[in-house]
Amino acid sequence: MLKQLFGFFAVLLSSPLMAQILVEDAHVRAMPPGVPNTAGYLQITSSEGDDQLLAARCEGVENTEMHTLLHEDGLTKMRPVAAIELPQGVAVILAQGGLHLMMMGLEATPEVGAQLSCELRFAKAPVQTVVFEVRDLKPSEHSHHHHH
Ligand SMILES: [Cu+2]
Repeated sequence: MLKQLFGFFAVLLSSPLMAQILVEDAHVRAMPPGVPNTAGYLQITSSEGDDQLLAARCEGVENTEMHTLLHEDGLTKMRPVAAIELPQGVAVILAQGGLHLMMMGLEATPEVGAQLSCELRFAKAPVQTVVFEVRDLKPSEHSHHHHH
């Protein structure tokens, strides 16, 4: 009986070490006053096995979704995704023009230099609190090339 209990606790204690998440370059786009939404970007690496980002909850934000961008009929559309795959050892980049955290229902205007804290939930790794820095980013439309 005692041996079985010890075995059980050993498994519990070792499981968080199986999934290590490294977060880099977490930032949020600064918005002018009155705009209720913004986007968060970051780089995530799962070092100890495949994982998935399942959800994000951010301070002062009513609802945070994970979105991807699709190009259809010459239009760029945002679509919610249920999970973001994190293959082991691959730095998955959420950036302008692609995957992003969609922060909807801002309580306050995100001003350059301010910080916004989010809790990230993963399929395997424990919940991680990440501090996002508000930065002045150029709109992603500027990255499109127009040929005349
Ligand atoms: Cu979006």
